[in-house]
Amino acid sequence: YAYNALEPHIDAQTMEIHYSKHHKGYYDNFMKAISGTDLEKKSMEEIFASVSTATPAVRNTGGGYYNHTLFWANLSPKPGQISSELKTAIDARFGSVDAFKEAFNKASTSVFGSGWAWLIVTADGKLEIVATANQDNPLMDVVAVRGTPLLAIDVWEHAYYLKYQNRRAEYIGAFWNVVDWGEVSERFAKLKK
Ligand code: MN3
Repeated sequence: YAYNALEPHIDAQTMEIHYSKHHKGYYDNFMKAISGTDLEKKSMEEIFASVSTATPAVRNTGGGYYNHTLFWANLSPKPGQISSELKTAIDARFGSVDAFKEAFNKASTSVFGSGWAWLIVTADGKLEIVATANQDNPLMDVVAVRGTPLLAIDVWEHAYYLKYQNRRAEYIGAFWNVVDWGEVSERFAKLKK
């Protein structure tokens, strides 16, 4: 989708800078960080599973690259529908989709400084909402609660400051208008197979 496709919820200038500068910077620097190392042969999941033994550059740029790729995929100007399977799981865990959103909003607004909030599925199959600092993510062996990401929100100031300035909660509220529940549901379905 185009940079302006998520207007008015996420503005074109933010999207362009976020994708063409921030995301690309993480990607380019990640490629440099793993160049000539045995990490070149590993999947992102494998790298994150032992990221505690990697350099800070691999952790920060690899996380930045992966997290943004997932973030773009989770957003759409034409958001799909939540599957009945995922809705049932969210209802069972959080009470309702609205109650889930409220808890996710709380986790997102509570991130101190730069970071991300996530909906994940843990190894034992439970849905959880977690937050990570900087460019860490729930696949990394350095975070408190690990799991496979279904949905993520970037709450770094670069994700919203041009349009929302300090009003992070307003950005998070607008985010729900462009969340592609179809994509999130597909991630969930893949884990169940
Ligand atoms: Mn970002």
